[in-house]
Amino acid sequence: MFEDARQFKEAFVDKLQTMQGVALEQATNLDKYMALGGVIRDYIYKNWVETNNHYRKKESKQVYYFSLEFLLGRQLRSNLLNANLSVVEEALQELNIDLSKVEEMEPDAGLGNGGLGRLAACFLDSLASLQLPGHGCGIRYKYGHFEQKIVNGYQVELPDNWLKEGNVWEVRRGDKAVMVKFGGQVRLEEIDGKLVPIHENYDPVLAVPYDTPVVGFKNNTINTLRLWNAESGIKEFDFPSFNHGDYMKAVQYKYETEAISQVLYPDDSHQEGQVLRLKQEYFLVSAGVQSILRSYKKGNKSIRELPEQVVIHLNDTHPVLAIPELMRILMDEEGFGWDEAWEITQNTMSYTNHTTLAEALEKWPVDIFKELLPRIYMIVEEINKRFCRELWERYPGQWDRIAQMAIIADGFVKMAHLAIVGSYSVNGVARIHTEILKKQEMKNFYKYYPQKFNNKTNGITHRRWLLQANPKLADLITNSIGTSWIKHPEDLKELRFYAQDASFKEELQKIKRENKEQLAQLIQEQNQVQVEVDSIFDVQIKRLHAYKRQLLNALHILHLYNKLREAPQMEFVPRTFIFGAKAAPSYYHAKWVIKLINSIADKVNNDKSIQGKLKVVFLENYRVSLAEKIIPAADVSEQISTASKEASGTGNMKLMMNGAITIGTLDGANIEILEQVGSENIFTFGLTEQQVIEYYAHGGYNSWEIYHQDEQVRAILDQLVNGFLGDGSKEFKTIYNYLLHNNDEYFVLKDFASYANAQQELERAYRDQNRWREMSAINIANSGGFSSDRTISEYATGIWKVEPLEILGRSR
Ligand code: 26Q
Repeated sequence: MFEDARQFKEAFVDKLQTMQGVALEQATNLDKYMALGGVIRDYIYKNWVETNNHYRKKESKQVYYFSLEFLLGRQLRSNLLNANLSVVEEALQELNIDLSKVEEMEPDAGLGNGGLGRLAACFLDSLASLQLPGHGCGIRYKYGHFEQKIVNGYQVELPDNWLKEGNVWEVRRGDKAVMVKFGGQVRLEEIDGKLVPIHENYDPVLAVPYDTPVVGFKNNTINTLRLWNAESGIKEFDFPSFNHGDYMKAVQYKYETEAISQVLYPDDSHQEGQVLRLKQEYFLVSAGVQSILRSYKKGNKSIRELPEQVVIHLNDTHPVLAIPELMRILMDEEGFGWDEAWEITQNTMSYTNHTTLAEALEKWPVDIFKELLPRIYMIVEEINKRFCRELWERYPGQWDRIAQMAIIADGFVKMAHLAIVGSYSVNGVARIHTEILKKQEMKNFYKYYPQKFNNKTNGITHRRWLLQANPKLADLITNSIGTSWIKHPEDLKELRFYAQDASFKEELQKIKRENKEQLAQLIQEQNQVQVEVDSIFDVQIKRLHAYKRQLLNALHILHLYNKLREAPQMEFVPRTFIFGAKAAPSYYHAKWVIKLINSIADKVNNDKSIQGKLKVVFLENYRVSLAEKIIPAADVSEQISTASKEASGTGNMKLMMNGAITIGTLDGANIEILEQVGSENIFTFGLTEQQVIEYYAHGGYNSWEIYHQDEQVRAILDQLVNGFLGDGSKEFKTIYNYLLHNNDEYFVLKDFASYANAQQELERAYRDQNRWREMSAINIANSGGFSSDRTISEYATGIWKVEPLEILGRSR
């Protein structure tokens, strides 16, 4: 298939007719996108069948990555790349079609908030590309992460109706639907001398899977992302109340049921205990576990061997109810006793922690939990009882310790505790994060189960984030060191010799400049701001959070602005500060920071006296496809979280891989980036994790002192409330109060001087362009270890015990 461009063109024009009902001449870009997607899909589906057959035949161990979020972004170009359809771009050119225009028609699959969701997407790409049998299991949200508009500087949220034109990549598998039960009552009935739980009066919800192929890089492997849709299936079930023709009730039931997969929760830092969220979590895991067991039972292995055949990986605690759900099925449906069911379950589940922020840790009020999931609650209660008994034997009389470790305590079910107890592996996502889990947050659990804890530093797929997003840089790399880095990203190391090579560095600079020109054009179109291509493009792109400290960046911009106004002729390398960030809709502080950045942008961008030396740009609706345009154009990567707060970060890796230099704290994966590049090739500043933890434990920080002592800081803070930024003098009073009256929880003022210093050093380094390019090359050369291929290989051998399986394919 598609031996040449001609064959492809035929298939494409044919698809335009059969799928969209238009001729090429009349086709819109949307028609072209749908038809192109259709042709590529048909091509991919063949190897999908092949891969699934092979997995069945070989009875190889399968990994199921359970996650409430998969932040895939667009799939067209990555499928083209991975499926090795290089003739397509050429063929489209011959038809006078610009692939980059067609591509813009694809909505991002924004089924995630940020890091955790994007990590899941990178992992799927690496699993397939390493020929590992690993699949995603999630929810097919009708509305993904909200679309952000900036109106008068404020964030406004709009629904993201990403499915409105249909989704060419997915296939609905109505015949594989399963039923999930909510509410009702459970009573125990004695049957043949055994107590059997009978679940009655529950509300049934139909879970219908939609499968999306996950294409491995030029290797014929096509894994599956299975996303579940919630439906009422009213016709299939017999509801007593509807038998009487209660139409209104039936319609309401349909509405309430479909609500489960209606929308992604747009918050990644505060768990608010909404019942609908708990419904989503159980819906996903019940459907996922049922479908895994159903397909498992079609094979020849016994359920006792499940842990040798299946791993269920829990992406944070969100899908942790997979543990009691598997227990339920093994006991209530398969007839296992508790001990055996527990051994199977514990040996099947592995868990990753992504945060130590207390307010993000999931806990559910017992009364809500019990009412929604009565049978699951009984099982969790029993897990807790047995676990506490074990603890009592090990730590007799230590009530406090046992209460701290219990799964159910103070009227809550603690999901992280359930995850640790019910799985055989617990990992953090960067070395420092895992160490903090072991010494602080999960100290008691680490002492009790030391063998479960391990680290897996995060990674990113270099295929999307370098090969696809920055093709010019990828070509330069290939022309310099050959192609091996594409399959073995560690080979990027070879580039370190080119850090001294004048012509390489010249090329590198040229490419960065071209990428910056493209971004400058986008900024002009979207924000009507003209930026200087030769200024430093200084980028902070990530969710808006107090701990990520966009506020520190913003205050520092005000500081630079003040200095420039005072001395417009001072030595100063022009800078463009670029932000992209969504705030959770109910996170007021975060929304004020967005408004602040936009107010600073207004002021600075329109002040002629500073001669355009400073520009500030907030790009609206930050998402995967926008990240792909910003990252290749970045000179500087802002990774400035309060030390100890950012579990890993992954944007830091994407920017590094594209030659940006990091300015960052000793937090998350920044520490490992520092080790890779050496202290001459990164700018670090600020409190260390130990210092931060020390302050939290023993106090000793007072933000007022800094306000009084540091004239520059005082000037900036006063500008927040004295009308300097327009919109009346009270506009930023909440931020002012947050810093001064609430004592600046995240040490923004404490780290300010150190940050400003590091920024000065960075500017000095940039003046020596030759040196800067060398730093850039060294960063790229040392980024290979942050490929998610490395991470996934470590998961495969260290946790999952799965092996690659070659798929021969039948597409050619
Ligand atoms: C929980 C309960 C109810 C509603 C929402 C949530 C929720 C949803 C998403 C809680 C947390 C999240 C997301 C967390 C997240 O993205 N964490 C990031 O994970 C990355 C991948 O490991 C790390 O690199 C980041 O450091 C970490 O912040």
